[in-house]
Amino acid sequence: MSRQTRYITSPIYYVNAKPHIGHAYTNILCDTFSRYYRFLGEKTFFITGTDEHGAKMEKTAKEKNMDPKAYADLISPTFKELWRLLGIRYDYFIRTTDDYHKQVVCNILKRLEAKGDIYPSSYTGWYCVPCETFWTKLQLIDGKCPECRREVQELSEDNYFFRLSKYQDWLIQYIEDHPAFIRPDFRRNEILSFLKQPLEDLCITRSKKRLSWGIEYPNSKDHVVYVWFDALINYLSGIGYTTDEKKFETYWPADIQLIGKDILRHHAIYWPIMLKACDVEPPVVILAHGWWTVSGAKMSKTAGNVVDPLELVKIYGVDAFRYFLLREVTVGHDGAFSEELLKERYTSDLANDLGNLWFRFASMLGKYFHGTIPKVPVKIMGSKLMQETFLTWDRVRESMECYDPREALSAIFRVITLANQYVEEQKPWVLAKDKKQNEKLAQVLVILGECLAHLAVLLQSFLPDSSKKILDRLKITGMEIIPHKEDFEKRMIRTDTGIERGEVLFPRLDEKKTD
Ligand code: ME8
Repeated sequence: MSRQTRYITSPIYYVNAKPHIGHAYTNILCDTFSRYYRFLGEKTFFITGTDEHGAKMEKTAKEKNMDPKAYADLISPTFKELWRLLGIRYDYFIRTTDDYHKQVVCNILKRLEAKGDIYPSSYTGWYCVPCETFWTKLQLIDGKCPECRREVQELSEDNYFFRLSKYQDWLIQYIEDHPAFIRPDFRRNEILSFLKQPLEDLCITRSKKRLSWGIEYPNSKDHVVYVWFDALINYLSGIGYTTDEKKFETYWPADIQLIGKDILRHHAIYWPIMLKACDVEPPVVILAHGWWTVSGAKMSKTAGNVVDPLELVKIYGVDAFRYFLLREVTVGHDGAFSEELLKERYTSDLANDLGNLWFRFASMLGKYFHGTIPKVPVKIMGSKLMQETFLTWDRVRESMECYDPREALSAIFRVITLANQYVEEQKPWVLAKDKKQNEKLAQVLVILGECLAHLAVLLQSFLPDSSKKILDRLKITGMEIIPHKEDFEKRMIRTDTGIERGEVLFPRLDEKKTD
């Protein structure tokens, strides 16, 4: 059943380092889904932001000799800037240091305390003094700190705990009753098998003696809230939970909560339980994508193998970067990043297939019809190419319903290949030599133009810049929202105004400026 509104969330990113292609990937996926839903005419709210509290952040700021808030103020805008450069159209950017967010966290804590779902108790863990971090026994490596490998000491402190265990049976039942709740399926199975062991209650505070950078716990001046408990609540505070009920009711439950597989347990266990305890419905889908790896290792600052999205965008352009990430892997699987593969995709799919198709069409129209679509009777649906083009609308819809933008793109690019084959078969340059074939030549170009218009409309969610360029050159407007297939089953291409050939869409890499 189609809903009128959509709510899409990305994780909120830590501000202890600059964004890399892993972060870019998550937000490109969110943006693609958001654009697609908007295209279907659905009121869509896509929220992203930065996660600014916690030990990592405090430590990084200290190393830089900065106050943590001042450091967050410095790094948070670098995420916004990246989203701008990548054409990410989010609706709201949340920062967990914003006052209203802190207020919502406190509102929730008070509510859960009143319900008896939070209780004080003693927390025992293994503490690494240089890293200023508590670890559980399971996290230790050979009994030492997993981060710096130094000795740890067993420490106990008074803290507050959230009763995860109380809701374990409910969660198992919920996941079993809602097969689409955790996607892909293998992640759902992973969570169900994890839930076979008893869940421990979650320690949701940290003593200020060790960590002061966090939201102060409402009932105690000696504690701050555990960063994950604070961060997850952004999905509610960002749409007005307990502060703007009307807005909250408009958008909740979230339709897609996109995350990387590294934060699956937080989202598939803590999060639905927190919601249940607040009597709030779980999201429709937690969609966990895989990791981008470089030479077999997860890309991360610690591994020192970070790929900077801005460098790639400078060389290949935004659409090529988006295309590569969306096309190379199916959501859920890991992807091995290599610039060589990106170059290959750029050259074969974008420059040789899509770019060339546009160039051939626009050049032939210029040469044979002075750049204006000729007025000729054409049976659009009589052509196999257009039949395939129309079917592609359904293929894209089906793929997006299965959270598979890769398959959607591959359906669109199949038509691009067919359109290039159509040019080869029809040989307009041969038709042009024979005056008697003029009508046929005109029909071939109308069909090609029509096909390109459809391709551009279909590509809007994936390659927004190139799609806009093609539509602008064809002088086609008003294609931003198409709720029903029937709405576009009419000719798009215009015969009353000329088209512009424009610059090459995807210049050969050896001709591109790289500065
Ligand atoms: O975990 N490949 O923030 P974070 C693919 N603040 N995606 C990657 C990636 C990689 N190599 N590296 C990072 C946090 N990501 C918390 C989240 S949410 C309430 C709090 C992406 O800055 C992926 O989406 O470490 C992953 O889940 C997220 O960045 C982690 O970002």
